[in-house]
Amino acid sequence: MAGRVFHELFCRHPDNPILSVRDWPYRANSVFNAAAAVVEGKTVLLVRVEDFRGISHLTVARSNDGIGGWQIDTSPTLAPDPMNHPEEIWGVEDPRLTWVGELNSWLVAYTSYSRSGPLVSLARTVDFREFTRLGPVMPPEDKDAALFPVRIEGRWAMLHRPVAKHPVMSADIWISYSPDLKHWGDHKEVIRARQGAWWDAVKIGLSTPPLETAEGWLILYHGVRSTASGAIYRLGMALLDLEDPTRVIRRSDEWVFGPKTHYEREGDVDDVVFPCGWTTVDNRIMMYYGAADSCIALATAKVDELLDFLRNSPQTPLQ
Ligand code: BMA
Repeated sequence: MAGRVFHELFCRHPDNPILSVRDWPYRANSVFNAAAAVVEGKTVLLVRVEDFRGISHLTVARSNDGIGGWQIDTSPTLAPDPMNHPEEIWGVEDPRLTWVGELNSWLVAYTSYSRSGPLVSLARTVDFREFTRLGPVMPPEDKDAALFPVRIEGRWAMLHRPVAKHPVMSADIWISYSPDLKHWGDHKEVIRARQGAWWDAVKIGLSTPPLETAEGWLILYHGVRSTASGAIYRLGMALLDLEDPTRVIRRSDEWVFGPKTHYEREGDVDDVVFPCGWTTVDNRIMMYYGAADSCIALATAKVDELLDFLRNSPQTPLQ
């Protein structure tokens, strides 16, 4: 209907983009795809920074309100260490953070860019100054991983996105389990990319870490569609059963957020919104997303509105 304005679930912050290379204390090509956490009342972003070789590292930015006044480490906080970790030869990318109360630590799941392709690595930190690597946990090609904050039936669980080449390329979200965060098994596909004209037909991957709600694990994922002028990265949602996260309770048919503004539509890679972190205070979500692989933006949402939307989404999604 002409002129009708629909309420958007995610609301862009007027100060967007909230972080870009202009804010950076050292030379960098782009800053994007940041993980997020609230630590001692401050918002901490673990930011992917790409240098002028094309290699990425991670740097911490801290803010009192999660919007402005960022204090940024003056050199890389977690730089690739290919001497000890050859799988990091081409950089470390796209971190996701999970607070694991049982270990009294933050766990980082990040992409190591190895000679054989991207793979999933884990690291542990308490203060975002010292990081202890737990090493690679999934072979290539695999990325877009995040841990659940609690054990599920006694085991750690992780969502991730392996890429298969058979019978055609497929990139879907899987879950794996581990007794010790090192040995992973019981792999199972959880959410599949759709096909044909769908907005999430080419590939999908987890965006932010799973968020526990009374109704299930709230999942935000990116879906890719290829067009004559390139790929478009948009976001959809799903709800997984709290006790058995292999069970999808709901999945949105429509995307809930996509590139619209100039900073999302134009950059090193056009038409990309790519969140790796969100923080919550009560009902309010602050979603931090990489925009066009060039800067970091913020959008807010309300948990109950996202759950309402999912409640009205199909139980058995169309493919
Ligand atoms: C994905 C990841 C992201 C990137 C996105 C768009 O495959 O590599 O790091 O933001 O592509 O280029």
